[in-house]
Amino acid sequence: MKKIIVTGALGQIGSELIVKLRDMYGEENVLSTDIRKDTSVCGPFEILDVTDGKRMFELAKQFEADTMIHMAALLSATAEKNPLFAWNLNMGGLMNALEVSRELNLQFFTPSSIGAFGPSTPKDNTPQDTLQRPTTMYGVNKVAGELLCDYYFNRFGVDTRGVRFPGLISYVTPPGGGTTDYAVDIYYKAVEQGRYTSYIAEGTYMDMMYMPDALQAIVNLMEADGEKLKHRNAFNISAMSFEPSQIAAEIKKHIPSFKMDYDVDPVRQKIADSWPNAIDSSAAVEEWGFKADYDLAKMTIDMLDKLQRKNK
Ligand code: AKB
Repeated sequence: MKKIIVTGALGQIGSELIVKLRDMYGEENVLSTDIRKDTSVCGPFEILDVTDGKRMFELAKQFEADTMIHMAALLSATAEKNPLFAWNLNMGGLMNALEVSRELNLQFFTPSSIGAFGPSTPKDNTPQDTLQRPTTMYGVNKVAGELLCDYYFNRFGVDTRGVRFPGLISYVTPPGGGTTDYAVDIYYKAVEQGRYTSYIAEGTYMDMMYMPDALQAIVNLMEADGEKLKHRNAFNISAMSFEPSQIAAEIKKHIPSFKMDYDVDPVRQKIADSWPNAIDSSAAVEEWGFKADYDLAKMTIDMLDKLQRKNK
């Protein structure tokens, strides 16, 4: 039976991931950790600041963990507001998590992102192995993180694995401080107010994925046969690519009175413009059978249904 420690467990991905992992492996086998406590969350929980490597080591050892899922990080827009803090948290936290995994021989997962690409990266059908010269602090952290994970596998034999996530969309926990967040906000506002003002300009394509597919991808990659993984870390994965007017049109099919206008935020627009339009997920498909069940139409039906129920 697996014993998994999760950092950043109260974040957008972590909060849903721990529920799935506990369903699969048993509540007592998943230790969730975060820098703050949320009393509504049940199951084993410990406060952990990921920049405190000693405490991370002690918690993982006490719990007799065999797997580390390291999710704690600042997202792209927040990292741009405070680059030094982002470097310390994103890189310091990752180094600690890798070191603990090396010392305790843990299987390791951490996500990279489409943010690891930059303006000189091919924009369409972005290959798995390509130019990576990101222009954001978040992107710099993600590229360095991808390389560090490869390094810990090649140098120390740590079983590191990871994906490059696109924007993730969910009705459970809102994201905080990302560039792709508009694609979540739009559903909330459509249900609550019937209108949305997009901070991302019309025509800006980005990769996206519905949360159930993202969680399944983590589980599938962690359970994949390591012998078959040529890339191990930073697999491109995407379920769909769209721009704001396309998601608005999809929402309009279900809420005909829905209206959207634009008030573009130059900081987040610049970040979005530096990212790919659509990435190529074929390495993940070939090496560990990645697949996504939700496209824009199917996701929209589910998001609106779940948010409308929540609002009743
Ligand atoms: C962000 O927008 O920062 C994240 C990401 C794509 O990594 N959602």
